[in-house]
Amino acid sequence: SRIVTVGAAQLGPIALNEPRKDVVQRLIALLEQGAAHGCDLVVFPELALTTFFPRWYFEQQEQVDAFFERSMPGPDTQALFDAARRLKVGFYLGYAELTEEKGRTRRFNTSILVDQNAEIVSKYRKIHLPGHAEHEPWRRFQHLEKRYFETGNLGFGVCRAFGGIVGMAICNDRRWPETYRVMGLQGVEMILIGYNTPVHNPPAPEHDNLSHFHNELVMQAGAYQNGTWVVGVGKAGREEGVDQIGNSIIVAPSGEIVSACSTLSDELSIARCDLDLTVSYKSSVFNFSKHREPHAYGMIVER
Ligand code: CDT
Repeated sequence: SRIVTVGAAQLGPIALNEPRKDVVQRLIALLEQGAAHGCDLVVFPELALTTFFPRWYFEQQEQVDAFFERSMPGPDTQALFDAARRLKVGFYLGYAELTEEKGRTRRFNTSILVDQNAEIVSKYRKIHLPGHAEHEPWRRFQHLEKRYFETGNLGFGVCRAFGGIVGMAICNDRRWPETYRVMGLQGVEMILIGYNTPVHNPPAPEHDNLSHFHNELVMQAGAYQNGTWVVGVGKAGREEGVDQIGNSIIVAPSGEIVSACSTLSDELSIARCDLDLTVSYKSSVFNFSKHREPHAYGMIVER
């Protein structure tokens, strides 16, 4: 067996005026809990350093840019990396990334995977950006990811880390089967996903009371259909007047939930994940080389 002990580090609400340094202290407290319980890896949510700022329309770009990180680690996040090195616990962290590329300022909704030596071993930039690009005042709150971020340009890669093959996705990506399958085709054994999911979806309020069901449904299906572990970690509780689902879970390659958070606050839920549990799925029902029929799937990428 190849055991990776993973902590799903759910976060309760982060206030608009909560300083980054204070949030980082909350993250370090969860990392320390993880270390005390033998975690190799702790997974934090999407945009884990600030409140979920796309819920507001900001007139000035500098107001938006205040939520972004210009370097990683940076002045406020260095302490998290120092803690990881001291505790020998790796982490997945979601954050807003501002970068200069070929003289152009670019903004992405990003996650990084950091190993037990506090080295960044992989980066992912969110591909499925939900919401809208223009101010829609009829909504109780906005979801302006399509305004504030560019579509990720790194694809769905995987990397060798923590003794296995690890991939990343962010929030809305988890609702799309292609996310899991592209990584499944690369042999992924554990997919890490941070999210911020409001209970209320303004364009489809009829889905609101299914928000937990849909959260579990997509990650359980993604895990089973690709024979992989999935770790899904959310923001929870009422953040600036908006309820976030939490419902953070760790899913085995069988599709079963083996660990779950039960509060709407900062909470660590832990599972000992045996990467070898992927083998019987990858070599039987979902032996891709034997049983996939890609000749019939062309439409998926043609339109
Ligand atoms: N952050 C993010 O991607 N949230 C979206 C909300 C969409 S409303 C169903 C999500 O898919 O959870």
